[in-house]
Amino acid sequence: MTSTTRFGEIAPLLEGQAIEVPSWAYGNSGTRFKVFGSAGTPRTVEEKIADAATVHRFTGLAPLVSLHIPWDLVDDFAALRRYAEDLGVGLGTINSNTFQDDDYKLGALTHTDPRVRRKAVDHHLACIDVMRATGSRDLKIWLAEGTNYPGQGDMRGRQDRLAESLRTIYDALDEDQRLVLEYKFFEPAFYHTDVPDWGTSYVQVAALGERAMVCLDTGHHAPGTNIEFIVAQLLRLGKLGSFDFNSRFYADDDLIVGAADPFQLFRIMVEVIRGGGFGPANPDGQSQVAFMLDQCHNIEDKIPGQIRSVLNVQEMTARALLLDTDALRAAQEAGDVLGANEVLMDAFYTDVRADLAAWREERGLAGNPLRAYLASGYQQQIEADRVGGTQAGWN
Ligand code: AOS
Ligand code: ZN
Ligand code: ZN
Repeated sequence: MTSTTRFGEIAPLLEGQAIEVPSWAYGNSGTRFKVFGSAGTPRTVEEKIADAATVHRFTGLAPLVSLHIPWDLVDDFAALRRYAEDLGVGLGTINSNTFQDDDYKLGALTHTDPRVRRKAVDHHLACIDVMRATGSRDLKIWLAEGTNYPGQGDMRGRQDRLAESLRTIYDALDEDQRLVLEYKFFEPAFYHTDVPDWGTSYVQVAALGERAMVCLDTGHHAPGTNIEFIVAQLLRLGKLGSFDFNSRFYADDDLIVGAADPFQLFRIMVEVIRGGGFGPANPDGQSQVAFMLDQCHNIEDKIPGQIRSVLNVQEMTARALLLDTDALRAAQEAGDVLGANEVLMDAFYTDVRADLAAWREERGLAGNPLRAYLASGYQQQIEADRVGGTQAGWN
C-alpha cells in the first residue's frame, strides 16, 4: 500500500486535533541575560488572544488559549471569554504563579509559615474563580519550590505540607474542573525540588482523587530520559492530564516542539495513540489529555514560531497514526527485533507534508500555513499598530 493510500485511512483521525497555545508565547521573553523586544508584540491580554486566534485561523489546530495568572489578569474574565470566542477561540488551562512574590522565596505551598501557605492556596482559589468565568477545565500548577543546600529544609515535611495545600485546592474545584500538577527536575531550586519527577507528581495527585492528574512538560527531564515510557505509564494509570510541549537541547530550553528532536516527538505520539490518549475520550468531546505548548520565542517572530510548533505536532501525529500496529505486534511477538524496529522507523520516515497540505486545502485552509501567514500582512499590521504602551511578556 502506498503511503498516500494509508494517509487517506488515517486522515479522519486528524480531524479535531486540538493544541492549546500559551498566552505567554506571544509576549517578549528571554534568558537571565537579556529579554529582546520585538516589533508587534502584544501590549494586552486581548492582543495576545488575537495573535493566538490568528494561529488557529491559519492552521485550524489551536482552538484554545491558555492563560497565566497574574500575567493575564483582567477585571472581567467573562468579557474576555466572549472576546476570545468572537475571534474563534476558547480560553483553556489556567496556570497559577507562586514564583514571583518575595513571600515565596523559601516555598509557597510547602512553606513552614502557615500564613505564606494560606496566601499561596488563596491564589489558587482565585484561579479557580477565574476558571468559572472563562469556562476552563484545568488548573495547572507548576511549583518553583525546593532548596539549594542540603539541610536547608525538611524534604519530608515539605511533602506533607504540599499534600495538605493541594488537598485544600483540589476540594475547592467544581465537579467539571481538574487539577494538573507539573513536575520539573531542577530550576529554580538546585539541590532538591519538591515536585521533581512524574513519580512524585503521581503520588501527590493520586492521593487527591480522580480529577487530579499529572502534567508532563517535555523539557523537564534529565538528558537521556525515555519520555515516551513515562507517557505509557501515566496513560496506563489513567493519570496523564496534560502535556507542556516544547523541545530542549540542554535544560528547560522551551524551544519549538519537534525542533530539537522530531523523532522523540514521534515516539511520544506513538505512545499517546497506543495508550488511548489521542482523540476525544470524554462525553463533551474534549480529549482527556490536554496537548499544550509551553514555549518562548526569544529571537524568532512569535506567531510564525507558534504556527511552526502546531504544524510539527500535527506532522508527527500523522506519522505516528501511520504506524502499522498489526505488523509491529506480529514482529514483537515473533521476537523479530530488527523487523519490529523497521516497522516503527518506516512510519517515522514517511514524509506526510504533501498529504497534509492537500488535507488542509480540502478544508479551506492554506496548504502551507506558515507561508500564508507571512503573505497575509498580519505581521506588518501589528508591527505598525502596536506602538507605545508596555509590551506584555514573561514579567
Ligand atoms: C516552568 O518551568 C514550567 O514549565 C511552567 O509550566 C511554565 O513555563 C511557567 O509556569 C510559565 O507559565
Ligand atoms: Zn511547563
Ligand atoms: Zn518549564
